[in-house]
Amino acid sequence: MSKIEYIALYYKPQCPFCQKVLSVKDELGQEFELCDTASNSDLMEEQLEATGKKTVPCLKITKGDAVEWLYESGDICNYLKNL
Ligand SMILES: N[C@@H](CCC(=O)N[C@@H](CS)C(=O)NCC(=O)O)C(=O)O
Repeated sequence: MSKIEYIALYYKPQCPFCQKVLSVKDELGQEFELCDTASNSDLMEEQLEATGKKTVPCLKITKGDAVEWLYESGDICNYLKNL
């Protein structure tokens, strides 16, 4: 069965936890959307509305019609490593 998975990282460039996730992304050579919530308040509002928090990093995972938001840099790194 095929599974459509779309991933976007909500992050702020100056955040060290985000830098850790971005390093893992680069090590793994993965490509996915980067949403800078420091420079785009619409993205920050979207995250806040969906999750009740604006903490970064946060990974938005879309599978078909279902959307999950994953917090915690360690959990996000593990998720990326297991893709
Ligand atoms: N334990 C979290 C810490 C994340 C964190 O503290 N992020 C800061 C930026 S460096 C943040 O978004 N603080 C603002 C807030 O939580 O609303 C992780 O490892 O991802």
